[in-house]
Formats: sequence, C-alpha cells, structure tokens
Amino acid sequence: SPEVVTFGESMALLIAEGGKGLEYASALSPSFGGAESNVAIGLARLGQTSGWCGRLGDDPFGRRILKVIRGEGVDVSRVRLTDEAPTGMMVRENVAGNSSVYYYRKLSAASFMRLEHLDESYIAGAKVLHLTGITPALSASCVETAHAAVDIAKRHGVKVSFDPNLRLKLWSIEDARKVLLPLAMKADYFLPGLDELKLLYETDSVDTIIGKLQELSAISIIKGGDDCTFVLEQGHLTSVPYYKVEHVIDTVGAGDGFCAGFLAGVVRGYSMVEAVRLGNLVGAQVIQAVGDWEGLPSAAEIDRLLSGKGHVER
Ligand code: KDG
Repeated sequence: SPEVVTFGESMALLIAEGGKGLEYASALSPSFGGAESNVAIGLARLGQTSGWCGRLGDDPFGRRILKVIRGEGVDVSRVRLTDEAPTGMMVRENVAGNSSVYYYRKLSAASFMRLEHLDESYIAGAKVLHLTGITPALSASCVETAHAAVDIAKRHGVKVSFDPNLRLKLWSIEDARKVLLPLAMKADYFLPGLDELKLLYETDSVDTIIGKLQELSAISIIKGGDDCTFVLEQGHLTSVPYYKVEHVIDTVGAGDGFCAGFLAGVVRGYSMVEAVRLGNLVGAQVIQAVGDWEGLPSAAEIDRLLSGKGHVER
C-alpha cells in the first residue's frame, strides 16, 4: 500500500474565465478538484507514495479526472468508474478576488460510496489514512463509510488524519457537528481551521476552543491563524509562522496543500513543528497559482525554496 491512503469525492470543476461572474462569463475552463485527491497529488509531488480511493461516473469527466490523478503519480488502483451515477461537478467564479462555488453533486457517483467499496488490506498497509469532513457530508452511506475506514485504520495501527473541511453548502452546522465531532474524537491528527473550530464549538473564545481540543486524544494542528499555524500537543501550544507570499492569486486548496506537506513530514518522521513548517511552505505555494492543486510544489521546488535560490528564470 502507499504511505498515505485517502478517499473522497473528486469532481469536475468549471471556472468562469476573465474574472467574470458566471451569469456573464463567455468561457468556462475545465479542471477538477476534490480535497482528498488534492492531498494525494500534493504528497506524490513531494515524493511520497499516496493512494486516492473513490468513485467517479463512467463519463468523460470521470475518465478525465482519473487520468490526471493517475498521471500525477497517485495510486488509483482502488478507484472505480461506475454507471451507477454521474461524476459530480462544481462551478466557480472569482469576481474582484471573491471566489464562489456552486455544487452540482447531489446523487453523484461518490455519494453512493458504501462500506463494501473499502479495501481493508489497502488501508491496513498504509502509514496514515487521511479523510476530510466533506465525504460524510455527501450521504448517509458516506458517513458510514468514513467511520468504517477510520475503524479499519485503528484496528491495524494506521494513524488517522482528519481535516473537518466544513462545507456549509452541503449541510447545516448542526448536522455537521453531529458527524464531525465524533470523527475528530477518533483521529490521531486533527487539522481544522480556526474559523471551523469557532463554528463547530459554537464559540469565538480561543481559550474555550483550546479546552475542547484538549479533550481529544488527537494532536491538533490549527490552520488559518493570522500569521501562523498552531500545534496543540499534550497541552502545549506552539505557533509555527507562515512563509511570506508577495502575490496571493487563489487561496482555494491552501488547506489541502498544507495537509499534504504536513503528512509528508509525518511519514518522513519529522517532529510536529517540522511537519507543520513543510505544510505551511506547501500551502504558501498553492495560493500563488490558479486552481486547487496545480500550484502544489515538487520536492525539488521545496529544496530550492528552502535553499533560498528562489524560482527558476527561463
Ligand atoms: O479544499 C479544496 C476543495 O474544497 C475543492 O477542491 C473542492 O473538494 C472540494 C469541495 O468539496 O468543495
């Protein structure tokens, strides 16, 4: 099995061109996205082995997505193209720096994921299972599948990494809390954003949030601070500063890039602070490119950045 196994929904993505709103755009450019496949691609680019499991419709978008993810070096041997339902889709516009997404993913192929689609030995052979809170937002069978995957991982001593990735266009905060908090309880690494924590724990008080996180057995990595990521490990809170970015182009996918860098650090045996530092560096690269995963850096790019040589001029 690959070092990191993840599963979830990847969808066709159509982006309105020219900074126009979708009502007026004259062209949409095709890509795809999906938080978990973004993480898997990020890991592969960093030189780690990763596997993305999921279901796509046996349609042109599904085939296209599968080919690209495979081309990125992610193991897709557990992905199925199915006639059951179509590949989900999302459409995005970015007007004056504000990005909005519209989902067309109800009853998509991924929403029909079920227990029997999980390969126990594949998960059991990994070092880390990574999942996000988007998958259980898709359907009741996806909630069950997410718990089953986590239970398999725990049975086999595989670490569980969980990013709540709260998507309020998919479910209400009340429904999300009921599902996401129990999953967080089972995680070894919990990777929420500060805004998500405020919503999940219904408080703006950072002290209250830290108190709640201390009740979990997980190490919590809190993304989205003003200028740093926080690590909460055995009652100790450490802040790891962000890298400076001159031009932010597109922030979507930054969290997934962070997770990829962090998990690369975990499987390499880095300390939590070192792993978070790599996560911060990867996240900083993603926001300097358009798209959810296109800006994910390779291991060579990371080496170049860390050695201070900057980017390659051609
Ligand atoms: O984190 C980026 C993802 O949100 C994006 O790629 C799409 O998975 C996605 C979703 O469900 O919004």
